[in-house]
Formats: sequence, C-alpha cells, structure tokens
Amino acid sequence: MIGQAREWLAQAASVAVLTGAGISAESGIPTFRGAGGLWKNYKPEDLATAEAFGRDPRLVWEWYNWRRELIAKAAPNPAHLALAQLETRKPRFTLITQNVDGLHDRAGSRRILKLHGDIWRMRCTVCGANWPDRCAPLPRIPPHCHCGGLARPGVVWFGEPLPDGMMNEAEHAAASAEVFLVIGTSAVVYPAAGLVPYARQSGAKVIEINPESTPFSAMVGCALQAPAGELLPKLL
Ligand code: BV8
Ligand code: ZN
Repeated sequence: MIGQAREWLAQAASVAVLTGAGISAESGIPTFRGAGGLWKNYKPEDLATAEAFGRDPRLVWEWYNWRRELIAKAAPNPAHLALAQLETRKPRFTLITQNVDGLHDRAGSRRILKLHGDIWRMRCTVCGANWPDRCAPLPRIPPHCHCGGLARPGVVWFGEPLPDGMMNEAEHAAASAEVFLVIGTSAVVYPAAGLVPYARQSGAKVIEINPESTPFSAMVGCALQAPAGELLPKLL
C-alpha cells in the first residue's frame, strides 16, 4: 500500500491535496469531531453559526479566543512540513484546506485555498472591513472594528457560502490532479467533502491518510490508516 502510494506520488506532475483538522492534531490542536474536540461541552455545529453569533457574540468569541491562544502556542508538524516540501517538487500543486489555523502557511506552503476562511482574520459586521489580527489572547471580547461595529471571525460558518470562486478553483485543481491526497478529514462537511468523489470521477488516483475510516475510504485507491505526521514524510 504505502509503496504504491509513494510510486503514484513520485510519478505525478500535478497533485492536489485536501486537508482537515486531523492534519493539525499532532500539533496539539483538537479536532472537531474527535475526542477532546469539544469545548466546554459545546458542539462546533452549535457555535460555528451566524445564529449563535447573533445570539451570543461573547460566547462565540470566547471559543475563538481559546482556539487562537491554542494555535498561537502550536507549531506546524511533520505533515504540514511534508506538504510544503512536496509543493516545491511538483510543477502543478494546490493545497485545499478546511482548516482555519494557518499552520500550512507557517509550514511554508504557498498555494493554499482556504475554503473555510482564516481564524487570524476579522471582518466587521457593520462596515464590512476585513483585516488580519494575531492578538492571542484578545485584549477585548468581543472585538470591535475602528468604525465601532462588532467584529466577527474571518471564517465560514455553517449555512454560509464559501468565499467567491473558491470552490471553482478547488474543483479545477481536483479535476486536473493526477494524484489527490485527502488528509485528516472526516469528510462530512460539504461542499469541501464533495471534492473527493469529484477528483476520483475526474480520473485522479486518490490516497487517503487517516487513522480512522471515513465515508470515502472504500472508494479511494489507497487508504493509509496512520497519523499524517508519521506517514506523510515516508511518502516523499
Ligand atoms: C454551505 C470553519 C450553502 C469555522 C467550518 C445536510 C447534509 C449535507 C450537508 C448539509 C446538511 N445540512 C447542512 C449542510 C451544509 C453544511 C454541512 O456540510 N454540514 C455538515 C455538518 C452535514 N455545510 C455548510 O454549511 C457550508 N456552507 O453549504 O453553504 C450556501 C450556499 C449559498 C448561500 C448560502 C449558503 C459551510 C461549511 C463550513 C463550516 N465551517 N469551520 C471554524 O473552523 O471555526 S466546518 C469545520 O468542519 C471545520 O472547518 C473542519 O475543518 C470541518 C470538517 O471537519 P474536519 O476537518 O474533517 O475535522 P473532523 O474533526 O471532523 O475530522 C478530523 C479527522 O482527522 C478525523 O477523520 C480523524 O480520524 C482524523 N485524524 C485525527 N488525528 C489524525 C487524523 N488524521 C491524520 N492524522 C492524524 N494525526
Ligand atoms: Zn467597521
């Protein structure tokens, strides 16, 4: 299995990758649906919504502040670094991530499609201004814009559309990939998860890296059940 995956990857000129929270697990960031992923017994689906934010912006910001502090103390792990390395070797390479933690950027990845936004950006709910903010912890909860309006995290919540054009770019990358790596995602959130069958239907060889099986494990060409931080460096 791993030999087959290594060979496919070595021979591919165009590679696309879809990552989820699992790739940051070995950096100490809890996943959404795994054990320890919960925060004060709240489910992400209950907090990562515009309704929850409208009802209680302070609570939602306490969750994001907690995650920002955790992420600020974390470092990219060998899986993030291996993907940054792989990008330098491939003529065509696109990293599509569901993660908002920014660890791929810190690992040196360049061409990143952030489907669900970026926890280190803020957006004003009044004037629409959008800016980077790396304060951890936040000096004031909830944070506000210069215009005085309430700021929200620069992420995509459930029920919200992905950033304009982002899925088109991701689909294009998935359709033209000879090898499509799916790493650390439970593949339950759409439209991101739809990229996996889409890549396969477009003829890509799909390699999944996840200690557990997912709804797509049976359909991928190669399902490697191991932690990404251990396995990915062995694939290069
Ligand atoms: C939209 C950002 C439409 C915020 C997130 C019913 C059926 C189907 C779909 C829907 C439905 N009802 C609603 C929907 C749509 C909904 C959806 O898919 N819901 C799901 C829950 C059913 N999707 C949406 O709402 C999307 N928007 O559809 O808009 C629209 C269009 C036009 C106009 C208006 C509206 C928006 C979805 C984005 C939501 N935002 N996050 C934030 O992060 O705070 S989603 C959230 O889940 C994170 O982004 C996360 O990345 C994502 C997916 O989770 P995973 O990354 O997979 O993480 P998870 O914990 O689940 O799994 C971790 C995996 O890692 C596990 O498999 C584990 O085994 C593995 N692992 C663990 N350790 C390791 C490891 N792997 C490797 N190595 C390890 N060491
Ligand atoms: Zn403003």
